Amino acid sequence: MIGYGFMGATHSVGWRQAPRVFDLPESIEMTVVVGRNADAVAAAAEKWGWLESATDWRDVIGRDDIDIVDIVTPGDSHAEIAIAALQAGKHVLCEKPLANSVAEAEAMREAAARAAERGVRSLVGFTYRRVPAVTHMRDLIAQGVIGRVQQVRAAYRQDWLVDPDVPLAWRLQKEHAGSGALGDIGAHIIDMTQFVTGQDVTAVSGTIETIVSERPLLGSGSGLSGTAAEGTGRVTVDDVAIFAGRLAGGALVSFEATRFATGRKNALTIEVSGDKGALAFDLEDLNSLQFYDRTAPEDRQGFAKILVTEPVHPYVAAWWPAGHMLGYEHGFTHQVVDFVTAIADGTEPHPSFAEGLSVQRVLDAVERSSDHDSAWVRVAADAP
Ligand code: SOE
Repeated sequence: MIGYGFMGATHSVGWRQAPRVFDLPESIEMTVVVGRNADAVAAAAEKWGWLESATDWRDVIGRDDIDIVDIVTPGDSHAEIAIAALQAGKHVLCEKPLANSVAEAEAMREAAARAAERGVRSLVGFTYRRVPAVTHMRDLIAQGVIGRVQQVRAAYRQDWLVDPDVPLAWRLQKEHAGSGALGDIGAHIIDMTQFVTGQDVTAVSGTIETIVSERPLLGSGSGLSGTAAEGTGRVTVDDVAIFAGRLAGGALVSFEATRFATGRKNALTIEVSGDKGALAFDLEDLNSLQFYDRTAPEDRQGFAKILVTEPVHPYVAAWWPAGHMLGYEHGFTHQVVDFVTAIADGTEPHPSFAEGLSVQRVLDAVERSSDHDSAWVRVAADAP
């Protein structure tokens, strides 16, 4: 695993839990974790259960005793590491968003396609797809339970930047993160919309905005929990992104990604409205779905809560007896299960780097729309 911050911790939990809870076709050895600070990465290895630590990813990706490279670094190093690892014949799991630009994501997709010809697999970490309720929502929509999708509302709202004294971590710097709320959390709702509806976003119109443009420099720590040092620096990414999207089937989507929704901590919500019914998911109530059935007798219609905690639901049977809850970290375990199973079966795991590229193209189109007074921008697609 390359990187050991917040996502390094979540992925470590996934690698450790997966073989304990699920029957995997292969065993897993958490061989080596890599980071630039030798003491800090050694401590992370000890804490999260990696056998070794190292300080240069180039030294480890060619090793014969390594089959999988898991990339949990900021976006500015995804392309270089992923392409090198794929060329070295390693299966690659890469955190989202896939890259910091469309050009990088295209190069990664090409490297993944060439590697796939040799049986080498790749996966991008849109982990929320693997919350059982989200997978179930996708299945129900594919079965036609809500009919034709006519409208979607998707929002991911956090508030960790409302305080102007939150320091200038890498997530607020374009050269490291690529974009702000748009790429960090907007990417999740773009992927989730495309996943649950089975339709690509084909055009967008939007605005991105930076609300606090100068922040204290980062002293210690990183990511979401750093402390401030002397001096200030410029925020070079968006704090808020609000955009409309058009799906391939014609439906309109409203997207909202913000780190300034005061009081909203990790509020990812999506509601898909069809001509026969509607389904809604809320990450802050992640063991359930809301379902409205327009085909039910009129006097009994209304949103009903489906508890997605039963053995009939995706992933749930492997965990606890029926009715017992899962949380944020379980998606990372399910991600490992699906990836390792696909590697063993020789099938293509999803979301593929091609799907990661499609999200990257939507992000890029939103930025271009915002630069042109929110004009509608078509999302590039590969030639058929
Ligand atoms: C920070 O906004 C963040 O950690 C995202 O980077 C993750 O993808 C999301 O799961 C939670 O919020």
